[in-house]
Amino acid sequence: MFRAAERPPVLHKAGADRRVAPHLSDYAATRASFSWDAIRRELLGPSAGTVNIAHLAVDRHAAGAQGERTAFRFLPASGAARDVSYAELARLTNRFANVLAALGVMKGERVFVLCGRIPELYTAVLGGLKRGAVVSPLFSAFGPGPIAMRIGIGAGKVLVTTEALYRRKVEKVRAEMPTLEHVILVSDDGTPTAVSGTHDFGALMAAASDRFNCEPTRGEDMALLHFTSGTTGRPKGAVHVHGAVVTHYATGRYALDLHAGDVFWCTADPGWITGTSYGIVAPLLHGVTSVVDVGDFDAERWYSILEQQQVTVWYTAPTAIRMLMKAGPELARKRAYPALRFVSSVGEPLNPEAVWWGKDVLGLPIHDNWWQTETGGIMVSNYAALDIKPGSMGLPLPGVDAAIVERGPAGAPLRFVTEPGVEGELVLKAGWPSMFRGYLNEEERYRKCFREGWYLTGDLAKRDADGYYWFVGRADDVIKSAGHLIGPFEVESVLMEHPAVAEAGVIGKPDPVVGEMVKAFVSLKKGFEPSEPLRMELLGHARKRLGAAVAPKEIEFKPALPKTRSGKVMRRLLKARELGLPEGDLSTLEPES
Ligand code: 6R9
Repeated sequence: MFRAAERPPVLHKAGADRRVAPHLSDYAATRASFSWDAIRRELLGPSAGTVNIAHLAVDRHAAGAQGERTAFRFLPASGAARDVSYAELARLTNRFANVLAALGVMKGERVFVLCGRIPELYTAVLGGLKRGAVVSPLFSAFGPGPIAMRIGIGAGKVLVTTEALYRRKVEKVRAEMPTLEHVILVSDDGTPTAVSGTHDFGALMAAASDRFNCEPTRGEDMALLHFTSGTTGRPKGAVHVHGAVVTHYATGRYALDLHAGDVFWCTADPGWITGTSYGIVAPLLHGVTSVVDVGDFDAERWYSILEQQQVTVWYTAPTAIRMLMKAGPELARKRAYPALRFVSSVGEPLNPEAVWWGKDVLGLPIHDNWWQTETGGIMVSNYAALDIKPGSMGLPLPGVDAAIVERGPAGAPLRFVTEPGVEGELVLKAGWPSMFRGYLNEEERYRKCFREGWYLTGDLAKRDADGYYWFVGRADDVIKSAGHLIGPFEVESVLMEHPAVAEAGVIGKPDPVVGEMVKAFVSLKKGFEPSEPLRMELLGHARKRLGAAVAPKEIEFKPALPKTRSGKVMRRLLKARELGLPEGDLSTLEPES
């Protein structure tokens, strides 16, 4: 085993696992011959006019021999796994599409889903798409604040949730969501729910037919709404269309190397886009079996899932890998993973050490890839047959043009950086099928993401002489914690709701395991003094409103926060001071008292 300093800069794939020939073995040749139209034709056949994600993912496989293949294997906290075949998934999603139709849900209307990773979540998402509704899955660890905000922005008409989540997070804020006409509750214990103002999921499903003619949506019809956070303002609803499915199909093949017969495990929750694009859509398009674990991270359990479910392709995240590394190699080596063929990771920078850890402990290196809620699918990736440069995000997907630019002042043309190793903003040539089509109701914000036909990602990166991309950092103040994107503004707003708080500034504080940890700086109103009980009260307030996934883990009192002359809290300066880094350009700083 190498020690960090001795690791070579390139991990060669000479001895790579070739039990199954990788889909992409010659990058240059695949890139040269790649065409989105050809992929589209392959997936859609001659009937290219209508495109429905759920039809292509489920119904296409449901008839015939493939129908009996397991689409999802749900692993409950304890007890037996529940297998759902493609044919059964087709029937379940037909039933749910009929449920929505009976409730009067029309094409384009919004269906929100707030559930843990239970079978009903998958039924509701895919059934909603069949109906032609726009589906928005929300993370079940969100608190009432983020839930009501997103359903409000998205004009949710239907919410599918569980009785427990409804009681804890929705009931009290229901009045804040006037568009919400129907709440459908999944029972927590199998007995029908009977909560006033709601429907019982099981009863509606039992009364619905299992036959449904999938809505003949078109490629540009809106399918999914995924919320993402910016530096300022409310969360942004990234609009995705049915035609995005072409990217999911292509990336399932080239980036995740899915083959017929694979057992795939994407550990992301569908409340985040990875869990929808790759936890639901891409594996179904390829007709493979997906493992879904209802539980949260647990090192021992995860190794046992890899072994017992004979997972062949695993898609996870750097935070999880770092937690496995922390749990020690002995735990991993108690088991064997002879079925495992390809491991990849997304969401945050993957440390080179983690790439090598995979090779040492699992026998396979971890393949980093990069994308965003806005890109809808994987855009830059390390491929099964290609050498890895640990620390690099890899090469652009065939069919995707990437570049590094300097934006320059507003209105000035982009300057394309051609020299290798020079830092700039990562941009993508607009037009790949899963590109977001808007931020819901925020045209100006959307327009600002594009210049000269390029999508500006807001990430800083560099490209080396071989064309590999290296992540440098984000150009904004958005926080990535355990792979989840968190907007500092949303956290600050909730802290400011508290009567003691005058100002709040929220930063991501580097953390060896979760990447960044949410830390808040708070100054108090006159008449309030910093104290430990008040600090605990603020932590509790934030956690109750925001939920565990978003709430700050640390709060520090300050007599005043550094602000710009226009009155904006300077998060960058708070962060620089926290980390003892140079304070940078302070020309806009309001003189501090
Ligand atoms: C899929 C997803 C997007 C942001 C992105 C970047 C960070 C994602 C990364 C990565 C370094 C990688 N990010 N993958 N940073 N290396 N391989 O995560 O979407 O939640 O919208 O986050 O995550 O900063 O801009 P999303």
